Amino acid sequence: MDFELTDEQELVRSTVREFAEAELAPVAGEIDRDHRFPEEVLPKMAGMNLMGMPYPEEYGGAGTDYVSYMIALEEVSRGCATTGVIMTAHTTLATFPIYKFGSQAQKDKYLSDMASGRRLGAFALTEPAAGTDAAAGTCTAIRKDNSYVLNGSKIFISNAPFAEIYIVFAKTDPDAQGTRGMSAFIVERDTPGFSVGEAEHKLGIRGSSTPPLYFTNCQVPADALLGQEGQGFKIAMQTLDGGRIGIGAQALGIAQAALDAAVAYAKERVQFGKPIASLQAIQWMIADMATSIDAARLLVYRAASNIDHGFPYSTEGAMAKLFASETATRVADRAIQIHGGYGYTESYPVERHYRDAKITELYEGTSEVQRMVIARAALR
Ligand code: COS
Repeated sequence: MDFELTDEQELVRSTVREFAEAELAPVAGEIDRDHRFPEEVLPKMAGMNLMGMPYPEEYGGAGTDYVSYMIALEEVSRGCATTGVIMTAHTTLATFPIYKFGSQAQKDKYLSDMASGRRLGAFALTEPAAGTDAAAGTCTAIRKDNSYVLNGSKIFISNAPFAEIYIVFAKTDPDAQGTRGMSAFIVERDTPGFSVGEAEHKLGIRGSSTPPLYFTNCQVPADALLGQEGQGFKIAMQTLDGGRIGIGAQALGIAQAALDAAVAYAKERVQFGKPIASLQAIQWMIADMATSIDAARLLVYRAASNIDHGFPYSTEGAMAKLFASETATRVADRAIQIHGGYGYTESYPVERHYRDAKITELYEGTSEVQRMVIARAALR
């Protein structure tokens, strides 16, 4: 891979790879099997400044460029896809809206704690009847004196209940048409009327907790409003624009892990008296896997580089996520194929990579949503 990286970016890759190989990969199987949120790795990642990489040092971040952040996320996800989603849901989905849209008081109150990894964040947009149609949510936040009262529920909220700070989207004007009338709020975990439900049992990324949230007359102060009233949908969309590049990086890490496993297996597995790596059928699969991973990597880095250069990145991020996520699923499928029947068992990691890969085609906008975003731009 010859995408020109700076010395600093290469250093991020080697440092995070070493960490992921030593601390994440060895426990990834157990975390998956036990559906266990890997709480113990988060302070280690915070200690390495991995929980707020793109935010300024004055706010507790690492002050790196976005490409470096994507490289780190790719390497973390190569070691453990669950840890990758915890990192990106916290760093991009929960912290970015405060960094970008928060008042100075909100930044002072939350940003340092979040960017330094002291307090974990979550992002609550999806509702039972509002997934792709994100504007169809029915959660309300009605102004009452100097507060807002939240009622309704959210589902599939990554990082809950381990998060302490939640970005919650609710209708401040339930009668408004379409995407208008939605606002964003910062809700702290111990707010009365706020509760977290039972975590879902999922196909993959099983260590990542994704329970529903419930709001029952949950009263937050008026200054918990993030940005302006009615700006919520655009805050959500702009946040997801960056988040989708992160899911592309996560997919990339999963795909790379699957290819690494397939290559190692192909070299050691002997059939017909020789390693199966010498068979052209296997070589062609490996060639296609390596090529699509490189293409996905270029798309992810290009989208991240657009952020670093102040260029638009919504369409580029959608392309990166679309291609990288479908690559991850395909590569993991091929990795199982190369392993034969063994690949279908828990004795090898490729069945986990296959299960972990699938979610990247679903969350932060399905592949169909990415195609909508890309097609709208192409047809504009
Ligand atoms: N950045 C800023 N503004 C954006 C935007 C973006 N990326 N995307 C849309 N908007 C704005 C539009 O410009 C429009 O503004 P005006 O009303 O001022 O013209 C407004 O938001 C509504 O946009 P649009 O008409 O495109 O909204 P749709 O209801 O058609 O929704 C999709 C578009 C489907 C793309 C959107 O709902 C979506 O991304 N859904 C998936 C949600 C998702 O990813 N959920 C995962 C949650 S986290 S796991």
